[in-house]
Amino acid sequence: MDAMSETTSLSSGDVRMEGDNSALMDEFGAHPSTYRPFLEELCEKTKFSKSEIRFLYRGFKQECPGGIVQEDTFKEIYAKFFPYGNSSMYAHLVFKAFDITSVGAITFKDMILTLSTLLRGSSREKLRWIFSRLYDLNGNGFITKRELFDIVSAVHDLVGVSKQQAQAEDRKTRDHVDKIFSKFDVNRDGIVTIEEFLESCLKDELIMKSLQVFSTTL
Ligand SMILES: [Ca+2]
Ligand SMILES: [Ca+2]
Repeated sequence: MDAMSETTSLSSGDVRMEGDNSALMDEFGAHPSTYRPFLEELCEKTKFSKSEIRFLYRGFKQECPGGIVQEDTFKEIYAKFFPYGNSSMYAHLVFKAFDITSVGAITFKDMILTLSTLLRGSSREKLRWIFSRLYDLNGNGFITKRELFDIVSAVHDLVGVSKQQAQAEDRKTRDHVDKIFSKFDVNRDGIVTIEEFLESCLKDELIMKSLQVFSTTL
């Protein structure tokens, strides 16, 4: 989705949603004493206003009446967008990135905390999210070449290649990963830290540009 049009549609939703608390009621029980603090908490922890949160929640409940998103749903959506490739690995990685509490399901809170970073965050915040939620697969604080390879392969799989192409494609992926990795690994010690990642990305015009459309490709 596009950040600009999102903002526009959100603000047009403000008027309609003003004063409607019912949408948030069922997330944490029907009593106002439980949903009001929940709404306040989300408002505090994100860059969205209360009326935007209510608006987003209404949309969320429409798409996911059960209140949570399962990994299968994620995979189905990605399969529709990338019908010629194998999107299941990438869908799995993005799902993991959204599933903040690692419970195997994405709640409204997970969703909105992530969207807040991706749509309204600064470049630094977005990069931190990409580093820690998407690239650092085992969550140990740094990226190895293997982790980068897994991510890049998953992205390449989205498009899909024939069996004959697969070997050449694998070679190309490795070359690509070598190139990116050596750019990120500033001190050449074989791991990429968040500091190195930020330093490399922030001075790369192409990466900075793609960050602006990041939420569209995710
Ligand atoms: Ca790691
Ligand atoms: Ca390093």
